[in-house]
Amino acid sequence: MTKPKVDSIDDLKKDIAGTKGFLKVERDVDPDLVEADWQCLQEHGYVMMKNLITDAEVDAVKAALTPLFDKLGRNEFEGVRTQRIYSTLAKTRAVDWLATHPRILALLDKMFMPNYLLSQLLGINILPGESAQYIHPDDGFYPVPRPRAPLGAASIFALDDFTQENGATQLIPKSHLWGERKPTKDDKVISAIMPKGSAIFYGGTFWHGGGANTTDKPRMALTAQYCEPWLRQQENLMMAIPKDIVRELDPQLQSLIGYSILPPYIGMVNAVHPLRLLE
Ligand SMILES: O=C(O)CCC(=O)C(=O)O
Ligand SMILES: [Fe+2]
Repeated sequence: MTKPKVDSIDDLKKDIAGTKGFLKVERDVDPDLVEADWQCLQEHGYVMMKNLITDAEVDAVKAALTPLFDKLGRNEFEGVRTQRIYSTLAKTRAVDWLATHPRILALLDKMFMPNYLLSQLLGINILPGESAQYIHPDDGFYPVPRPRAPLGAASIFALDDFTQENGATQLIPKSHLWGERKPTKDDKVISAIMPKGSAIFYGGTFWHGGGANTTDKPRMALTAQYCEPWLRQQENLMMAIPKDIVRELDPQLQSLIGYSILPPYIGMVNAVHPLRLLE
């Protein structure tokens, strides 16, 4: 193989190792639908995908997640009456397909550089009596001034009907465009009311938060957060998920966890591609 030339900064953005490079995946999703989702996202800051998965699929996911919910949150942000599942991929295979849902990944393909990462994958169960979570943008911990393009993005799959009363995610439409400002009482907050099996997706600059649950039943969701491939993930998924499990995963998920590189070097291990560690 001829060695690639490197004599400009742009050459360094190429896959100069030339071994694994970028994973190319054909997405099984209508391009017109992706375009409509994308436009909605640009305009409103979020997109709602109603009835994305069937009731039977919701039931299967709930059955797998329910026994994994145990501890309550340790602070108001996690929610002291909210249960969360962390390191989810180490505990169940039931939600792999939601973390790689083609309609969501098609948007991420447009939003981020190739080989973007999964930042965290959580089950969230808001229990009766929980108060509303502080409304926040998800990528605010990356110290890069706004306004700017999102550095992260998230999906939230409703595993129960999301209602005004049970803690449907609260949203501030168009807040993805804000600079360094915070919400005021004049900003209109809406609730992501949607039937179970639906999802919302938004960029990391979009202000939102879990709602209060004033009913006597839990509100369950699965949320996947993603980030640019040049940023650190919130969950250290390379350490959280044992290699024996990683070997069994869909290559897309392996890449999302961090068994991928942003050419030429970000993510390497002892100068080789991290996938080689699985051989
Ligand atoms: O549970 C929800 O509806 C949103 C949770 C959330 O935004 C978060 O934990 O970052
Ligand atoms: Fe959030």
